[in-house]
Amino acid sequence: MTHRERILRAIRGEMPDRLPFAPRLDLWYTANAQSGTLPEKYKTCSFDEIARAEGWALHKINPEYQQVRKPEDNLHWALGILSYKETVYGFKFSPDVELEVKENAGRTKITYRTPVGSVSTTTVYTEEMRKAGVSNFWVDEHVLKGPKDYRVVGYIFENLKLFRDDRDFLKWKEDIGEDGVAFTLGGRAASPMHHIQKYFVDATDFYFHYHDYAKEMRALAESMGKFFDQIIQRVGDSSAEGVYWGANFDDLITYPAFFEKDIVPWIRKAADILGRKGKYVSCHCDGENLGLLDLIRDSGMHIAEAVTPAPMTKVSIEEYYRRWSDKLTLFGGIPSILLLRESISDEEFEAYLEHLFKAVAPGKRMILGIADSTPPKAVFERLVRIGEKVEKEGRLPLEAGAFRPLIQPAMLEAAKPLSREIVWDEEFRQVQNDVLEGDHVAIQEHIRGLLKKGAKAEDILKRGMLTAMEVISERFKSGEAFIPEVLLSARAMNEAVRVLEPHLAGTQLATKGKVMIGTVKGDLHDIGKNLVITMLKGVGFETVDLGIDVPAPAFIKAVEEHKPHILGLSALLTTTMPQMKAVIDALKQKGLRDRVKVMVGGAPVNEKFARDIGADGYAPDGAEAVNLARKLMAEK
Ligand code: B1M
Repeated sequence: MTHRERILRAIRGEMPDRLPFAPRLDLWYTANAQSGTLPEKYKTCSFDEIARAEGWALHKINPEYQQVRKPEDNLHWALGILSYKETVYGFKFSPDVELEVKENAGRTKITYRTPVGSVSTTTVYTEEMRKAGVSNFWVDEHVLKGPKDYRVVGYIFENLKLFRDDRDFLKWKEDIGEDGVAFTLGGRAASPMHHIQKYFVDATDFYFHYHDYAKEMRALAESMGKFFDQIIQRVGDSSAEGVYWGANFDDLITYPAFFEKDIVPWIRKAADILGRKGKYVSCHCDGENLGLLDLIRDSGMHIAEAVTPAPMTKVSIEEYYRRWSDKLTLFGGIPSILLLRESISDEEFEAYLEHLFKAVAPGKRMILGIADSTPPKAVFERLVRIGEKVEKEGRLPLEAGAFRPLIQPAMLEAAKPLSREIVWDEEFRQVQNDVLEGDHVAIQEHIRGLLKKGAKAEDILKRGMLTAMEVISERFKSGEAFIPEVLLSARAMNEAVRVLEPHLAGTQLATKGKVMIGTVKGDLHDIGKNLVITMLKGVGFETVDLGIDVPAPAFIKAVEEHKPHILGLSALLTTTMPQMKAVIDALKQKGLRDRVKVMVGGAPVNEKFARDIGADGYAPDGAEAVNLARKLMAEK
């Protein structure tokens, strides 16, 4: 059986002869090719040649975003209008949309002038990003800044034409041959609203826009429906068998209510129409899926790709397979940190593989892959070892046998009920409700009313607002509240504090401490960091946000300038975690280490790593970050 046949059988729910194994190599390859650290015998090979030589299937799902045929292919990244060899369509703007493009040192600013107004975007792709193997652009200026931009973007999309352009796709598919399945790019967003979230607004601001400009956003999503319909039609008419449809599903970012309302209907529509034409819809489910397990299973998608189990997320591989495999095919299953010697010992690696082969028995609807991609520092021999094991022991059906879960699912922990009830101090009930509901307008009025009646500002803040904010924090931790609730409540708090501030002057209401946080150098992930800052601010800490991609010297300079009690470091990539140690070492060198407590966090970070690098504490989420900050302040 060829790799292609094996993969297609797995997708159709039939039994291939053995487990397909298709590791995604692009990130690993680019980084190692740049630094001259590819395995000796593969020094001059492409990543496809390496996979073929090792007998692995080719992973042909994610387009090579920086490998373009012509500059226009990915020029409009910030609008999410893309065309690659992996797509079967090209696009044309309406003749009355004028473009002005200015490029300077990796920054590209585009102005779109339309009959209903102008909008602009700026994307960044630096040499450093390229060397690190990063394939996505960074959007530095988003297209939606305020309500007036919605109509303009709507106009661009309403008048955008997609046309058939599949010559390169066909050639690419032929080159892949029997060594894999060529997935065409439908889109990185699964629905118009998801598209708005992924491309048009800053990741954190999206939740404010979604709330504040609900009407404009709905109208924009509707006008973009035509664009999505055109994609479905083009893909439906093509010879592609697999379709990439949406990325980065995560139960905090694409939280369950949003996923159900604004994403699922389009996955269902695409899967229905394309499924009838013999095409399989695959979604890139690389985030935390604990809160989305049933929604994803029932969404109609045929393949969940980049499935990332514990210890990188809260869902174990056995849980994934048990919950999903009767309805959809899992692609992934090997968390990328498994390939890193610093994180996982050789024995643990072997134990995971042993466990995995039993956990996914009988092996139907399972395609093994490194989720979501092989990290730059992966131990190549481990990849080889997986390939060998698949070859020797991957014949289907696999035998289940007894196994003990390696990592206790964090589900029980995550599903813990709310442990703290709000203190319904009648006097402050209204402002507490305002905080809980995130009503930043009403709260100002209510506070003025309370002040007029003679309530003390300090009481309104402490007994009213802060109590409510703590409840939100706990709800977030227990999975009852999601990012938007936290952000909106925090905004209500901040607006309210502005009204209270003049009345607080002179009272002994010191802040709980000053915390300065940044995402370390090389890392552009900021959603988690922003949330941590919001939650700290919400419960009374003074915060300084240093942004993303912050080099160690910039942290040092900022510590000297702002003199925070606590320095917070966030990292989401295993490749950028060492930067945390670099910052701590630099603090020591400058004689600043004793002046500031250091806390660290981010998905790949854990307690042990924090201890090893000499941090004062680690927090797994925003609510714990608040607890940790309090603890560190008490120790000072
Ligand atoms: Co990226 N990405 N990404 N990504 N991305 C991950 C992190 C990844 C784990 C996906 C996977 O493998 N399943 C993977 C890293 C693998 C690894 O290193 N082992 C990955 C990769 C590979 C990449 C690229 C390299 C992809 C590429 O280009 N080929 C690239 C790298 C870019 C770069 O940084 N140089 C990249 C890019 C992106 C996007 C730009 C598309 C987007 C980021 C958008 C943005 O941040 N503005 C993105 C996203 C969205 C993700 C996932 C899906 C979600 C991350 C997130 O925001 N979660 C992520 C998958 C995952 O994490 N499982 C993934 C929601 C957020 C609220 O949670 O950030 O964990 P989180 O924050 C939590 C806690 O961690 C904690 O509290 C927060 C709130 O509860 N916390 C702290 C965080 N910081 C803290 C600090 C503290 C305390 C607690 O104290 C100071």
